[in-house]
Amino acid sequence: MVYSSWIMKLQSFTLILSSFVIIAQSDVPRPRGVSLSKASLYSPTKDFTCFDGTVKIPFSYVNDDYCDCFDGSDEPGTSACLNGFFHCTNAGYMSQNIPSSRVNDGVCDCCDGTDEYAEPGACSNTCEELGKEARAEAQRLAELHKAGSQLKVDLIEKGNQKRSEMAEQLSQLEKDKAEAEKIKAEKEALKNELEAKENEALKVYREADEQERQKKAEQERVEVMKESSEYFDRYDSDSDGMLTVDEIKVVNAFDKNKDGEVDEDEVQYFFGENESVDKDIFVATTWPLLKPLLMMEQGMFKPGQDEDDADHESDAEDLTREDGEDLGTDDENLDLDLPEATNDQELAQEPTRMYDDDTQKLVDEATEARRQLTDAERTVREIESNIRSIKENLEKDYGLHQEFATLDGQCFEYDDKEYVYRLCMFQKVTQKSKNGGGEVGLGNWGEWAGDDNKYSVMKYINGVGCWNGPNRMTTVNVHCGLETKLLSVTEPYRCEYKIDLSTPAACDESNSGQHDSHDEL
Ligand code: MAN
Repeated sequence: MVYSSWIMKLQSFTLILSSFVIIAQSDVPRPRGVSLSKASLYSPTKDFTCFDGTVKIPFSYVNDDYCDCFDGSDEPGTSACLNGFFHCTNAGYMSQNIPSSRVNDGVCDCCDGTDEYAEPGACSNTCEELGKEARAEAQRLAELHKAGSQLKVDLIEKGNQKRSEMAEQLSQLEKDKAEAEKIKAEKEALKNELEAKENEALKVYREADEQERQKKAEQERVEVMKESSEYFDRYDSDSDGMLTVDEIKVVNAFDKNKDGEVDEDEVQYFFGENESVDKDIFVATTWPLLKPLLMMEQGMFKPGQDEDDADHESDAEDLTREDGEDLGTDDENLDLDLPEATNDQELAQEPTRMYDDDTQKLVDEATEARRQLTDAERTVREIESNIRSIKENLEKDYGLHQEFATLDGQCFEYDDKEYVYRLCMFQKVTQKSKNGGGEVGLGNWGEWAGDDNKYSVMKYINGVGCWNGPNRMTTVNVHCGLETKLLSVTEPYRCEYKIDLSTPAACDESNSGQHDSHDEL
């Protein structure tokens, strides 16, 4: 009994010893895997409360290789919890939190080797060495930022100058616009005045034209009447003033599909439901259908010559559709659309109107006023377009001190094995194959998108669509460098490009060159 109680005490002492390790590098005692900042949460004289507050356990359960807390906070020094974290102090380099599942997994994760304590000596401590390298790199970066910042001063100065020039240009353009609009209004007023005079003078000519047109129409009507009436008389073989189905059946002209006989469909086409037609109906409805056929027969008719004929064609089409069969071959059907060539020729042949001298003078003056107004309108549009583009540039974010402003529009190229890439700052990114073909757009200027420092990442979006995929886009990582140039271009995912760009504009003298987490260097 005495013996077993002694054993129990020893076991419990061993447990406490394994869960509570004095971290050699610091004076604050804390369980294995716990950072200095969290040491106070693990007090050996109190029960331990899981970080998420859900469970309270005796302190002896901490690091007992059994996962009690849902958040894994009771096992920072063992791999018992899948979601816990092991803190390596890494004195001489930077401290690190690794997933506690990596504790004693045979792989040295921490440079001080503390994650592999089950096999002492398995990991050598490389923190000093790493720290030395990191300090040298930090020093190099600090010097680069310092030298780059000198160059940046110049970029800032030029950037501010560029912006104030743009602002001046804008105010000048606003003045130019007001002036141009005034001129435009004057030209418009002049044009209206001269056009009113021109209209007045042309009235006489228009009226004469109208009379001429009416006269011509009347003549044509009389001619049609005469001609159709003659044909009616010719077909009305018994001269009784009525044209009957029997009378037209013997007339070749009504044989629309030229099959040697006038069949029922053809009779219906010309006569509709009528058994016979008198002269008036013949002139008004039968003749317009018959005339094109007669003209074709006589070689006078080119399909599409007469606008009225278009109606006949639709009649013919209706007939075909209703009957469900074609009356003739394709060639025999009438194509009455007006061919464009004929139209153009007719227009070209139209003689230029001759006016008397006074009228011609007014027409010329009005024409000149119209031309001047068009010019004035163009000038206003051009000024407006310049204003828009300057405003767009003034609205662009060129960095905290305008350090990126002078780079706008500057283009930089990068050659890889297959392509030449070209970045035109704040404009677009393109790719050109060395095997020929045109430029492919990899994105147009979108926005700054860095996380900690907004001005460390540029996004160019909405490039040319990727085959079976999204539009191409490019991310530009902006680094401090003494020269503005492209360091590398890659395509980590299909149609998503990554450019590394160096420029003095991204240098920052206050940057020590150290990474944020190098807190224990
Ligand atoms: C071209 C290039 C490539 C891209 C493919 C996608 O070949 O733009 O960069 O990956 O198209 O089809």
